[in-house]
Amino acid sequence: MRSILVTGGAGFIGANFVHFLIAETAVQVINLDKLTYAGNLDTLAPLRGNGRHVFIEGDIGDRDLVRRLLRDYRVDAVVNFAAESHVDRSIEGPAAFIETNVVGTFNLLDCARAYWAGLGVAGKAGFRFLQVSTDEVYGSLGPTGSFTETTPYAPNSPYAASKAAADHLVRAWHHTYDLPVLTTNCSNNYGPYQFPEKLIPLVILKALRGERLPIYGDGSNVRDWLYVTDHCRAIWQVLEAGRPGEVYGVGGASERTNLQVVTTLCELLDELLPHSPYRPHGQLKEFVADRPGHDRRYAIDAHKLRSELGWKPQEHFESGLRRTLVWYLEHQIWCERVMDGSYRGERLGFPP
Ligand code: NAD
Ligand code: TDX
Repeated sequence: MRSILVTGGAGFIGANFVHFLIAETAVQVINLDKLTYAGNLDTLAPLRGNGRHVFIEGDIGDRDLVRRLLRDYRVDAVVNFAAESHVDRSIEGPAAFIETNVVGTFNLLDCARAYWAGLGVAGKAGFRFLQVSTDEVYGSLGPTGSFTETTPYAPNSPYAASKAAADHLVRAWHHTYDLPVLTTNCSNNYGPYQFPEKLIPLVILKALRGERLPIYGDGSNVRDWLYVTDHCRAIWQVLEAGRPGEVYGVGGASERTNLQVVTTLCELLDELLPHSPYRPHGQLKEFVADRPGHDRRYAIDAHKLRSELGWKPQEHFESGLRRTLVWYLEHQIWCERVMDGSYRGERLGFPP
């Protein structure tokens, strides 16, 4: 059985990917996660007792641990989701982003290289290191055009800069040491298990409590939304059939302004909660001070992934948003438990 080391597999996309691997493939999953505020074992509860899933609490920066896992589980591929992922937090406290996203990725790469160098011919040829990256490394777009795999990197937030640095390391480990790496740069994800600091789940939970829905600036910043399972399938297809050393853009071709997203959510809440005292939920919208350095627009041209690997998104934004809202309505205990820690929905991201 093939064995895949998934890092950050207790977080939003990583956990969705782990669920996808267990449901749709026959691989063994070794799930390494530090369980920061964003990682939750509740998310993995449905896998309890599943012999194809092994959870290990630990840090991608722990050299001895990573070396041991690669060797003991005879790992065939590493998929690196582990990261500090929230832009607003990176403005308040960038150090953790450098530590995990840059130094942690370096550690993982270097351990993978040493392990890979010791494999036999077939093992070496089949091994992959897939870096899960973001469209934010490319900076901000004007009103037209899209990012492609050849767009120059121009990160604007500490988060984006840390992801860009990691991507450069991944590229260099291929170019210099021949490590068979793959990089995916994806646009904004949404769906089940997203920590309620990100726009969509934050707005849902605040609306349920009748709290103000914070819209940064004038709400006209644009994001290109992709349902998380479509991202998971893209990663799997790249892992299976992507060409080592290549980069693949992943995007849903679903551009919406933040104001459109919040307005659609409010309309869906009105429909699904006809007895809510907060109807119409649109009255809760509030324009607040903009995010420092707020990127104006992201959009990914996923042509390469579509034409080379036959990937295309299956979920439409409006139906995916409805599904996501229904999931959050039905999983309020999950929300309460993940919000039990230090974060209670307050505004983050003003420099001290
Ligand atoms: P998340 O914050 O929900 O989850 C991150 C996970 O990584 C958590 O479970 C956390 O405990 C774990 N982690 C953090 N530091 C670690 C460390 N040092 N060692 C081991 N585990 C550690 O993030 P997400 O939204 O699921 O994003 C996953 C990856 O996808 C990230 O690399 C992110 O940059 C990338 N990405 C995210 C999006 C998005 O829209 N969320 C879009 C494109 C790319
Ligand atoms: O309260 C809010 N109000 C608001 O208007 C929050 C939390 C966000 N926003 C805006 C900022 C962005 O333009 O909504 C948009 C989306 O914000 P986030 O959910 O924080 O996501 P973003 O900053 O776009 O980054 C996300 O997509 C790319 C992920 O967090 C990253 O990990 C990923 O790389």
